[in-house]
Amino acid sequence: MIKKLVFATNNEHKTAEVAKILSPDYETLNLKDINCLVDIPETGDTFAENATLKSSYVFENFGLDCFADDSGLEVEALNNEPGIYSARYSGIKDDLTNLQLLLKNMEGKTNRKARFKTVISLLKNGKNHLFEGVIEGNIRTSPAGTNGFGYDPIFQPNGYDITFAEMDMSEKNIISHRALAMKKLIEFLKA
Ligand code: ITT
Repeated sequence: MIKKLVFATNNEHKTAEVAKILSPDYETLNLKDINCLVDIPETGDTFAENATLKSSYVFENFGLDCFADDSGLEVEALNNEPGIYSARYSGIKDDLTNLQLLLKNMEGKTNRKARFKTVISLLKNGKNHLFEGVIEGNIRTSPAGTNGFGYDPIFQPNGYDITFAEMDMSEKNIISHRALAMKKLIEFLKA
């Protein structure tokens, strides 16, 4: 029997990436699938706190074990912004507007170093387990590619000459911050 895992997210792109990583061993259910129609407030100061707020909300209101991902882009030349504010960097939750603001703020900067970070909180049997994934790379001067979401068109991982948005999902899923954190979660579930 396929096991079901609840992923406390409203982000369909995150859901698709994670569902692909977990299949065929697990079926992934997101917030919509469990009929949780709220945007869970992310009032923490760190990825770990915000991920835990999301997983705890589901545990407290639905009584289900679940995991949540809080993630973002840290850009060295911008004092590691947008970080936990990545989803609403410009003030609104719109990927293109946020990406364009980031490119504007990077104009003239020679240090293009950046990293994507994910912290996953897994609440299992009332206990919180945290898993982190990081990938280092650079911010392009202009967008390239149409796959993925968020800042993917301007993020080029180290060792590659294409952006995340120029990779297909299975390629991104081998190296991405989210995939690395998910690998740790899967190892934990197996043990
Ligand atoms: P949930 O909270 O419902 O999971 P969200 O999109 O609000 O969805 P976050 O609060 O974790 O998720 O914000 C993450 C933001 O960071 C996301 O909206 C993107 O702007 C950026 N981001 C995270 N992972 C990314 C990735 O793999 N590729 C591109 N951008 C990413």
